[in-house]
Order: sequence, then structure tokens, then C-alpha cells
Amino acid sequence: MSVDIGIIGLAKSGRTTIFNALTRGKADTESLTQQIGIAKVPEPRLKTLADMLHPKRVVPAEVRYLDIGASVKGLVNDKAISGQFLTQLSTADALINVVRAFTDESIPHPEGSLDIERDIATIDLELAFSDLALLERRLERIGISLKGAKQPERQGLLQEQEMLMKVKADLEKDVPIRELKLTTGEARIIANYQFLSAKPLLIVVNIGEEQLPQAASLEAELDSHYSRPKCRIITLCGKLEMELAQLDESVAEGFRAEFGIRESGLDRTIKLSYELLGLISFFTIASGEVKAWSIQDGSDAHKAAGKIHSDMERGFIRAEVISYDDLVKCSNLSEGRKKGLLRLEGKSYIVQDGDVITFLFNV
Ligand SMILES: Nc1nc2c(ncn2[C@@H]2O[C@H](COP(=O)(O)OP(=O)(O)O)[C@@H](O)[C@H]2O)c(=O)[nH]1
Ligand SMILES: [Mg+2]
Repeated sequence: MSVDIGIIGLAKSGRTTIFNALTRGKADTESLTQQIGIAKVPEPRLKTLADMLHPKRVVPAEVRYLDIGASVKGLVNDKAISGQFLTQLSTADALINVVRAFTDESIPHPEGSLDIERDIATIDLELAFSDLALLERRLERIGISLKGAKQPERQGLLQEQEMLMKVKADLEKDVPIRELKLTTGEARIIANYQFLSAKPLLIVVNIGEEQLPQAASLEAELDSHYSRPKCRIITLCGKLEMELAQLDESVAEGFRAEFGIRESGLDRTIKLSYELLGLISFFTIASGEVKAWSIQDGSDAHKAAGKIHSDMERGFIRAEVISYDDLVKCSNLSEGRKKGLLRLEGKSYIVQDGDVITFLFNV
């Protein structure tokens, strides 16, 4: 199970270019069909573990990116195509909105001019429209159900109705669902709907190569406007990143240094996506394989076992846990066991970032 991120934005903003940069893909930027690609999550601790333990295989965690191809503008009104794309986006864990900042006379901007703030607002509005349509359908159905409903079903429906009306009023005031302060119970109900404006949003401002010297100051300026709950904004040179993604890492590093880029766009994007989603990493070492896994911060060992295999979750007995730092000090698991640094934990143990876990289970 990987993390799914949907790439959206206006036409010609550079979505496919950025998709290629993130997935080291070669998708045709002229193509309007949807693309799915995989990126390996950069995790330096995985390399340290591999160098130390010499496993047969090293398996990083993965992020799946979806480029839906179609522009998100007007999608909700175009019933014929909206259904398919909205369904795909609704299952994503987070969204990336690619906003055009590069200038190129030969590639006309669909809105006729360059305007970062306008384009961000346009997409926010589209997400809100999509959610409002879904809210209205649900409220209509609740209205019908209420006519024949008896207690205690009635009570539940009324509660849901009240909450959805509140969400609707906020959306109409341009407050996306991701910014609402919800109780755990409310958040659970909302999660069932997979609203688009509830998803963490990373805004990627796609700058041209000639804008690279101003990238940091532009980013700082945008950040002061758009760094809101569950929303972050970064500048990235999509075209250059796409070209660098095709090169050997060491060669790409050299070019990056020349351009004054400190970290690859892929690394930054994934790191921010993980932050937005509240994900942490844990590791497993078994059958000659060292693997990295991603899990929501605050998850217990039982859930972590389920990430790996449903059998492991069902037949969970115990988890043997050592922190990454302790393991590196001991250089292997048996040494860690001898030193008493390997802990036995039960189902409800809260997994910590960097834990190295061996699950004991029966099937
Ligand atoms: N000059 C320039 N062109 C770019 C840049 N990023 C993307 N493009 C070009 O803009 C066009 C549209 O990009 P594409 O990724 O297909 O956009 P999409 O329609 O959002 O998928 C392509 O011809 C890209 O090569 C950039 O940073 N600078
Ligand atoms: Mg495209």
C-alpha cells in the first residue's frame, strides 16, 4: 500500500512535466491521457541500514502519482468527464496543484495571462464546487431518509445534516474543508466522503529556468500568503527537474549545484507531502530484505503490521522494536538483543519514526 497523490492544475501549467520529474517518467507532455507513476521515497536511513546489514534487497517506500491529464477547470460542470476524474481524485491521499509561473510565448496560457494568485484561486474554487455538489446530493438524500426515519437512526441523520450544513456554509465563504477545526467524530464522518477540498494540498509553482535566482524569495513571499492548515507552497523548475531526473544521480547533483538548487524537486516534494500527510517511516528487516514503510504518525503496532500484510495484523502476537539510532550503535539485531535494547511491544504500542520492527504473528 502506497501513498497516492493526485496532480491537478490548469492546462499547460506543467503538470505532465512535473509528473515526469517526480516519477523519472517520460510521459509525452502533449498527451492528454492520464498517467500513473511511482516514486521511491528518499530515506537516507535506509541506505545506512543497507550498508550496515548487507541485505539481498533494499526496498524503499513508494508514492504513487496520478496525472489526470484533463484540466481541472470546469470539470465539475462537464458531467460527462467529471465523474471518472473526480472518482480517481477522491481516492488520493493528497493533491498537488501545479501553477504556472514560467513564461513562454510559444505556449499560450489558457487564461491569456500569467497570474499565480488567480490560478490558485481558480483551482480552489473548482475543488469547492466539486465538494458542494457532493454535499448537496448527500443533504438531499438525508432529507428523504429523515421522512421515514425512526430513533435512533433519526438522531444520527440529524447530526450529520447539521454538520454538513456547517461545512457547506464554510465552503460558500471560500473556506476549504482542510482548514476547518473538526472534532475527531466530525473528522471521521467527513473522511467517509473523500471531499477534494479536505485533502492536504501542496501548491507547486512551476517557474522557468531564468527565474531560478529569484526562486527562494518568490517562495518566501508566496509562503506568507498560502502557508495555511494542511497547505504548503513551493517553487520548482519543472522542465529542468524533468531533465535532471533522467540523468545519473551524481551527474544531476553537479548540475543542481551549478544552478544553485540545494535539493532535488522530487525530494522536496515528497518530504513536504509526508509532512502534510503526517507520515513517518518505520523499517523491517526480514528474509534478507530491508524495507522502509510509511505510516500515519500516531498509529499503533497493530496497524503497522496491517500495512505489511493482513495476516500479520490478524495473527499479531508481539512486535520486537529497536530504534534506528540504537540499531546503528549495535550494528545488528542480535547485538541489540544482547544489550537489551530490543523491546517487546504489544498491539497498542505507538510506532515512532525510525523504529525497526520485527512482527511476531501466527497464521
Ligand atoms: N519554457 C518552459 N516551458 C515549460 C516549463 N514547464 C513546462 N513547460 C512546457 O509547457 C508545455 C506544457 O507542459 P505540460 O507539462 O504538458 O503541461 P500540462 O498541460 O499541465 O500537463 C510543454 O511544452 C512543456 O515543455 C518551464 O519551466 N519552462
Ligand atoms: Mg499534461
